[in-house]
Amino acid sequence: MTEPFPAFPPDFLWGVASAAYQVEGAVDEDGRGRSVWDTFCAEPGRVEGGDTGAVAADHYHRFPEDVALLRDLGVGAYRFSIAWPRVVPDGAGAVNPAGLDFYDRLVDELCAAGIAPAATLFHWDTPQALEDAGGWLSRDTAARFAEYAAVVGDRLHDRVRMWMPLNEPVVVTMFGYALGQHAPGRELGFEALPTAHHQLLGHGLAVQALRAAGCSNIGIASNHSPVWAASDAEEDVSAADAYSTLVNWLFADPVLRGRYPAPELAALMPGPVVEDLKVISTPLDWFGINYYQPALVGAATEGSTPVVEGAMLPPGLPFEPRPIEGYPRTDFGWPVVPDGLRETVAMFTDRYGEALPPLYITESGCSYHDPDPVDGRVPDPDRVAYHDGHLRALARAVADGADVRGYFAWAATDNFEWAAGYRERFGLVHVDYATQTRTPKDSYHWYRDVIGRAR
Ligand code: PNW
Repeated sequence: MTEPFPAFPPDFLWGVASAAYQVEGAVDEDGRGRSVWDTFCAEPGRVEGGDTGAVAADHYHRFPEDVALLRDLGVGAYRFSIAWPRVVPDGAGAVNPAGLDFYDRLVDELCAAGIAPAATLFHWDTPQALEDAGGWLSRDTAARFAEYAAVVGDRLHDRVRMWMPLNEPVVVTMFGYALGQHAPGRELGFEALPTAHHQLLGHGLAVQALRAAGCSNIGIASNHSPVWAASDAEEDVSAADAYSTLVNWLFADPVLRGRYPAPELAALMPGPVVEDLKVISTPLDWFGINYYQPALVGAATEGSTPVVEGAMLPPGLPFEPRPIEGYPRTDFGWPVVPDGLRETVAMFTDRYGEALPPLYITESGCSYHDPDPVDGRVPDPDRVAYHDGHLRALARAVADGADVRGYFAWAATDNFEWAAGYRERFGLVHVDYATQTRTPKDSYHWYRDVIGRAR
């Protein structure tokens, strides 16, 4: 017999999430500038099936319908991202009023539906003009990002209820600049490390700019994974530690502790690092964790070519990720490990103690290749099981004393899954891309019941 679904604190925030380039489409409308993802998608062989975000789920035009679906779902908050190139088409200089107007309308629509707007400022769509000048390899980008944050904060501070300057800086550094399977497609290996520092600096400067513009309730959405050692052998344990330092603590320690997790890493960072860390650690109102899967890591073995998410790692690393066996997998191939969410929360409470602000789970979700709707129904039992399992694990974390304030399911609707294009479907709502018809999946109805019972 399964345990009854756990209770959550009465003010627990139930949400869903999305990101601009993954849902909006309308890439050439109303003065939007180009982003690195427009460029990347146009390069042959970069994205599965040659897919692009040019139309995506057409959210730019259909947001009233999407907000109505969210209202019926009963979510307390909707996490979306603002496209930097819509607001500042060249990444610096002139602001595009039509771009700001779009987010103004979206935010008003959400408020009218009784849904708290939760805005991400950078979900990977760097203006191409800034990329041409070095992108996140350049310190200037952090300053330009803060200017953009000030513009958005000025316009929306009175209605946006949660702010997060960055989404998953680790993915931008690792997949965008080190390994190359995300825009801008650079393969710099460890030379990509300055992009971590500059994003973090941009984060800190943006937090300050948002506060100066009257915004409150500011955090970050940072991707984290428990890292399991392949065995108890000392070389595997230290390999797992090294990996966790790179994917977890390199991004969280500067924000939460004002220092890098290892002096060797700090030494590789550009600029006045000690001064910058004071900005980077500007206190946050909350910290957001995106959780998808744990990592299993062992010491490097002779002659192997370690791979992460289809990308080859640079040679000479002291560790290698190994496949996780013994768990079900999503259709994207990711292992489903609900307790990894509890573990992730626990590793934050253990590491930071009193210094940890309240937590939100700003993303968790799974891709399954759902069947087409039949009679208005899309059965997706595996997605229901995923969120059910992860929420149960989260309830255990809360019972253990963690201060977790909310959960955002990734994603509201099916959308453009980056290098995997439209093949992968993460939504609670099915999108038929040929007709842009929305059909709530079984997981949507299940989530609505969970939210309804929690009230
Ligand atoms: C996140 N991993 O990226 C992003 O924030 C979303 O935009 C994206 O659609 C979603 O997760 C699903 O991929 C991730 O390798 C990319 O574990 C890679 C990983 C995790 C999250």
